[in-house]
Amino acid sequence: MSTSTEAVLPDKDTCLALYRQMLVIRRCEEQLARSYQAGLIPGACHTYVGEEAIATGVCAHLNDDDAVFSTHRGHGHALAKGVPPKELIAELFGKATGCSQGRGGSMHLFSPQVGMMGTSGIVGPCILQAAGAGYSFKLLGVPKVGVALFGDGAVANGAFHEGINLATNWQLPVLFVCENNLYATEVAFVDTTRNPQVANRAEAYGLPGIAVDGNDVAEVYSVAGEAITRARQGGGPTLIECKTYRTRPHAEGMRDGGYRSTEEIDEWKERDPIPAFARRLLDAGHARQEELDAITADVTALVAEALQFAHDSPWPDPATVADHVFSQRGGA
Ligand SMILES: Cc1ncc(C[n+]2csc(CCOP(=O)(O)OP(=O)(O)O)c2C)c(N)n1
Ligand SMILES: [Mg+2]
Repeated sequence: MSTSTEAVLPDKDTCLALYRQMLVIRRCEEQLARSYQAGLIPGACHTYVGEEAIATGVCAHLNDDDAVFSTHRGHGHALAKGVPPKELIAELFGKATGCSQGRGGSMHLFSPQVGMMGTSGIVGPCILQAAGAGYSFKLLGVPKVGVALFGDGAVANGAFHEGINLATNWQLPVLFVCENNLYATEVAFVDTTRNPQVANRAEAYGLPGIAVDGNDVAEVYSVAGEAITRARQGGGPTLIECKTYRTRPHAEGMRDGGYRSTEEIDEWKERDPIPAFARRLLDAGHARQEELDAITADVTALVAEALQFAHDSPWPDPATVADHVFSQRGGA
């Protein structure tokens, strides 16, 4: 296992794009939390607030035909992979214009045209699905990658062992990204394992394992970029452990503390990836405050439009309730 040190900043345009993407995720999530509280979202809503740097840094290297497999906490993954905010918010509202036509909601966000192969309410299978995508890409001989984003809660799941072992043995083009936010629902990771590091498990399987600061988008971007390039070139999979924290409750409507201290939450809020990156950009002369303000204004308008779009969109037509249940092939 290796531990990454502070990464050099990418070029200015890339930095501003990373900053903007993180802000899009944050503003969408804050809006979804408000909408949940207003009773506009049926079903559970797990936000990604505090963890935006991970999906942003990883997905910046992916194309539409690379395949991302996600979790119950997947709004940020979907946005970073290219699902427009309006399709995300409309989906959570259950509207026909959502990315899954209003039939899936938060934990069934699919958009194959941008390679978003699904959020999921089941902890673990995304690891196997990404290995399967990698196997398919290898058989087809195409330089694409499968990516699994998963939490620390998936690490003791059998899927982690099976997927990583198989992908490593067959040297598949896969990226395994563990978002270690220290808790699975309200259970601390340290209470579920005698080895609270994830990256060092890689040694047992024979693939590179790297631990990074998951709240540092430049570091995630740098390490993910190298791993994805290696995968595309036939160099096999990589396990990246991103150390991070969710600063909102496990799901909207749940308690914030009780299982974790206010001090701990406050400490991690100090390490919020978005203002930290803004400070770094300003210090490095990669951005002027006016440029960051313009991005903020642009993102605020984008999310406001997305919300209005979701409000204005129609419900799915009840006559289509049985559509997509069975294959339409052959017209039978
Ligand atoms: C196979 C399976 N077991 C248990 C659950 C219940 N469950 C839903 S979310 C969750 C915690 C997941 O924690 P983690 O993987 O660390 O992701 P995080 O919520 O921290 O992002 C659990 C146990 C589930 N959905 N699927
Ligand atoms: Mg977790």
